[in-house]
Amino acid sequence: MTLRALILDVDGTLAETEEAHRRAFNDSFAEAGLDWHWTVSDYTQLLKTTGGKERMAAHRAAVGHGPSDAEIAALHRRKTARYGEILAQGGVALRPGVADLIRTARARGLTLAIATTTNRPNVDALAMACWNQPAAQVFDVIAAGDEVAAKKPAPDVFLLALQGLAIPPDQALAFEDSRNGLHSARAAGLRVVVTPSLYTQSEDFSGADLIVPDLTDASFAARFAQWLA
Ligand code: XBP
Ligand code: MG
Repeated sequence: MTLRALILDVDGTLAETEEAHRRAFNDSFAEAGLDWHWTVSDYTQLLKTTGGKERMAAHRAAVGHGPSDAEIAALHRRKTARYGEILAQGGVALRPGVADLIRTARARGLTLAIATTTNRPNVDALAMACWNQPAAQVFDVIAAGDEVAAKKPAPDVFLLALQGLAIPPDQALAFEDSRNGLHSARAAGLRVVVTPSLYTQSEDFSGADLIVPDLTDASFAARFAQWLA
């Protein structure tokens, strides 16, 4: 079926954002006087739980003590604000091939959507840092964070994006960097291109239509041309 839309994940797919997220979590823990500090190795495990609040609750369950749900919600609000500050300082760029893909998609008349676990202010923070525009000026449809009941690997966020695009899944192509994201997109009936990221490179991406190191890879260009034909 001819391609009419692209649906992109944000964290790890548009840009390598997870170190900025990790820093924002750790800064908000320190600021609140909480004795939590997530190392790269901790965070590699914790990322298997999608969503910042859910991730903090998973850590609380693992260590057996910690903030209440209401305190987690407050910590997460502070973490979101801190993440925005960190991105505004610069240093996070689009992954190779992403800017070109967005330009090509626009030139070919495709519509563009976001399907992400992170919350909307973070999508705007990244769009401002990378395109100097709010996300709604770069993407036609944005499905994000708590706008769905169940986060990835559940299909909800991709289904919400498809609903916004008003097309069936066989007319869209998803871009992901994680196993949870791949499963989410597949469960929504989408074809999926995976570009593994720093934190997900050792994950199992069985079921993907294409796995490439990044979107400048020649095999992506060839396959994308077929999908567009
Ligand atoms: C990314 C995430 C997010 C961010 C934090 O998953 O799991 O939780 O790490 O975002 P994906 P919030 O790339 O699969 O969407 O703190 O805003 O929840
Ligand atoms: Mg991701």
